[in-house]
Amino acid sequence: MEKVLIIASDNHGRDRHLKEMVARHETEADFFIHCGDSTFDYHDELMRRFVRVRGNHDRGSGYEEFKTLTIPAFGDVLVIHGHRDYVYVYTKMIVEKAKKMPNVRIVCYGHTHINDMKMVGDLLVLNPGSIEAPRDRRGLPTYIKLTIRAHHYEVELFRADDGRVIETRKFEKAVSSDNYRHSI
Ligand SMILES: [Mn+2]
Repeated sequence: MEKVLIIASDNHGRDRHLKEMVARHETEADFFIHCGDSTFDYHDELMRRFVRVRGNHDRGSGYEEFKTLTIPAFGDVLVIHGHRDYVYVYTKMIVEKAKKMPNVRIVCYGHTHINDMKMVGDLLVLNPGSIEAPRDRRGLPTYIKLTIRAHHYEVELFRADDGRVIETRKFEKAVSSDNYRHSI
């Protein structure tokens, strides 16, 4: 059973691209995820659409430091901003956190404003970049559409300003026995 997750982060007080993204994917999305630093209130009408966590710029009550989203018949997604886990340096700490949670298969983080799409062992690690204030070399505001299929993940990086796909990656869900042998 296919699932579609729309993942965004770090809009820092601007709502235009976030609203456009929700409208663009509303009919196909099973879940919207926000990795923090919206700077909007937790109970904001737009934010209520998202599984959301606290970034270092988010204030007020409601936000938690991390959240796990359970996708039935699949597993859990860990959502965390990452500012306490040195994500500018590496993703090691968030990966270790995720691996301590037995059902987590995907971790989504933010904070760097630089998109990141990779497998670490059998864990899918995603950062959608910033939907408003990019810091990567492309200089484009981005977000991610993740489609969970039977045997693989399809990750599409969207431009938030015009809604076009600028990069598509496919990752096998299962770790090959060879990789597994190297990881133990
Ligand atoms: Mn941040």
